[in-house]
This record gives sequence, C-alpha cells and structure tokens, in this order.
Amino acid sequence: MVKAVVVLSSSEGVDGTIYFTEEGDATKVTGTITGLQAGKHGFHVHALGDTTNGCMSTGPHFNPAGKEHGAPEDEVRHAGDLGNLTVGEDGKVDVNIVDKQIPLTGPNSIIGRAVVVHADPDDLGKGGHELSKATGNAGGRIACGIIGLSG
Ligand SMILES: [Cu+2]
Ligand SMILES: [Zn+2]
Repeated sequence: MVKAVVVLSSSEGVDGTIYFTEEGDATKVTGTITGLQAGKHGFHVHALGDTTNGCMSTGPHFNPAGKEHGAPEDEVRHAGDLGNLTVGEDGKVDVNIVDKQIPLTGPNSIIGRAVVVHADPDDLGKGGHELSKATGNAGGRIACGIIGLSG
C-alpha cells in the first residue's frame, strides 16, 4: 500500500505533519498542525512540489480536470480543494479528511506536489470575490510542504 507524508514548514511558527494513506478508492489524510491562529484556514494540494521561493512557488491548486475552485463535496472543484481547517483557540487542529480526488498512484497522483495552509478562510468558490473561483480568496500561504513517499 502506498503511503505519503508532508512535513509542513513555515516562517511563522506553524508546524505539522500530515499523513496520506490509500483507503479503497479514496485517500485518507490525517495529522496535526500547531501554531495557527484560531479560526478557518484554507487547506489545499497545490500543483508543484517546488519551494525554491517558499510556498509561493508551489503553483496553483492541483487541477488536472481543468475545473473551477470549489468545496471538497462539490462536483465542480479542483482536485486539490480540501476545504478549510478549523483551528481551536489553542492554535491546534487535528486533520481527518477522506477524499477521492487526491490519489497516491496513477496519472493524477499527488506525490511530489505540495500541501499549503492559508492565512484566511477558503470561501469555497462562493464568496463573490474576483479570486473566489480560482483560489477561494484564502489569502497568504503561511505553511507548506512537499508530499513525499513514506514507508
Ligand atoms: Cu492553497
Ligand atoms: Zn481550488
């Protein structure tokens, strides 16, 4: 069974490790992130595993089907659209997501791409902002890491 892991790094004190495991035709995403401000933060798989310019060089949301931005449960969404993390007052969030559009094998594999945590809530394409249909207007990229194979 293929497994993957991301160690998030940040210049702003955010730390986290996220694990990916195949579960039937879906991928289970688990882990813990600390050091975030309380509230909602956009959480995505971005297309590129390139952090030469920090999180900025990880490209747009992973979007092999060429669709508009949306919520994880929407028909129209980027594959990388994993919605929001809801962080408690302690700055911590336990991640527990099951998603069918982020496989670890095959042509749309997310291995070698990036996970990005944003400063602001993802409006899930419904905010009416000029960026809603592209990024969910989720603001800056405050932490990211490259998805790599794990044992
Ligand atoms: Cu993002
Ligand atoms: Zn998106």
